[in-house]
Amino acid sequence: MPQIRFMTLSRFIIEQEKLHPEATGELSKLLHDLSLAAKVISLEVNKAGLADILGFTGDSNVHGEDVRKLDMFAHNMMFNAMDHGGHLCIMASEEEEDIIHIPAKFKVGKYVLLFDPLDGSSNIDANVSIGTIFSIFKRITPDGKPGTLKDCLQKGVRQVAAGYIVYGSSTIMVYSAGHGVHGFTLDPSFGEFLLSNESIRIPQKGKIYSINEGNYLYWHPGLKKYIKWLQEEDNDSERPYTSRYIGSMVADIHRNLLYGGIYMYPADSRNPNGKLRLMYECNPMSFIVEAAGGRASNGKQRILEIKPGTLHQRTPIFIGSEYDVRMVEEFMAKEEKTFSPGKKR
Ligand code: AHM
Ligand code: MG
Repeated sequence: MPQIRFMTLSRFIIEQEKLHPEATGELSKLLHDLSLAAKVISLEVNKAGLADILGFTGDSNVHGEDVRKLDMFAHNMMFNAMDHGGHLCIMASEEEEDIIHIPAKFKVGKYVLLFDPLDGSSNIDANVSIGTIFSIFKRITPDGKPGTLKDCLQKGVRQVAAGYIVYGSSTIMVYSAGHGVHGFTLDPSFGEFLLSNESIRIPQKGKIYSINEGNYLYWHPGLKKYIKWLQEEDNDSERPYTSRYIGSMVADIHRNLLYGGIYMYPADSRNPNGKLRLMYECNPMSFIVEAAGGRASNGKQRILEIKPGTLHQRTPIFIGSEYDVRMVEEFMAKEEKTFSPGKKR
C-alpha cells in the first residue's frame, strides 16, 4: 500500500520545535493560533459571495482608503484569535492607526505581532486571490509589562518568524521561523492545514516579472530600461520574460516564489515611497523570500535593514529571485542621477 504522508501544520510545528531544545514552545503556540484565525478568515472569504458581506463598511482606514467589510472581519478575527494566548505583548494592524494593546485581563508574553489582515482587498468583489500577512518579533522592552511602539518598530532583520496565507483556488499558509520556508494547504473537508510544499527554494533566476505597468510614465528611467530589456529577445538570458500581475501582492509573490521571478512596487514621480507598507507587507514577505534563497530590496538597500520610523511607513520594493532583483538594482543605479522621486514632471 502506498505510504500516505499525513503531516498537519500542528504536527510539523511540534517536530520543528524538537530540533531546537532551547525553544519554549511559545512561538509554536502562536503559529498555531494564527492558523486558527486563518481557517476562519478562509471560511468567510469563501462564502463572501453568498453572505451579505461584500462591499464597503462606509468608513476609511488610516490610509484614507475605503474599508471593506471583509477587511474588518479579518482584522477583528486576527485580534480575537491572538489577544488571549499569553504569547504577545503588543500587536499592530494595517487597518488600525495605533498599536493594539493586549486587554488588561490577559497575560502578556514575549512576542510582537504585526499583520495585514486582508491584503489585495480591492480584488475581493471580483473573486481574485487575496491574503493575510504576518510578522513576528521578540519584544525589546522588559518582560511582564505591556508592549510599546518601540517593540513594533524593529528592523525586519530582527523578525523571528513571518508568513502569509493565500486565499486562492485553495487556501495555503506559508511560514518561516528562520529554518526553511514551508507551505501547507488547507483541506476544506476536515479543516486541517497539510504539508504541501516542504523547504521551498525560489529559483535563482526566473522568467516572470510582476509590476503595474500602468504607472510606466512615472517610473525611474532605470526601471523603464530594465522592463524594456526584459521584453527583448535573447536566448542566453531567456528573454523575453512573461508578465504576470494579479495586483494582489501575496498571490503575485507566492507564484513567483514557486516558479521564480520578480515582483516590483517601485517609487515613482507621484509616490516617492511607493505604495506598500514596510511593517505589514514588505518586511514579512522579504523575510520569507530571503529564507527561500531570494532577495528583497528597495532598489538600493535590503528591505530587512530599513530602520522603521513609523508604523505605517511605505517603501518601494523589488523582491524575488536573486538574479532578477540584482539586475533591476543595477539598471537603476546606472540612471540614479536622472530621477527625483516625488517630483512631478
Ligand atoms: P492593500 O493593502 O490596500 O490591499 O494594497 C496592497 C496591494 C497589493 O496586494 C498589490 O500588489 C498592490 O496593492 C496593487 O496595487 P496597484 O493596484 O497600484 O497595482
Ligand atoms: Mg495590504
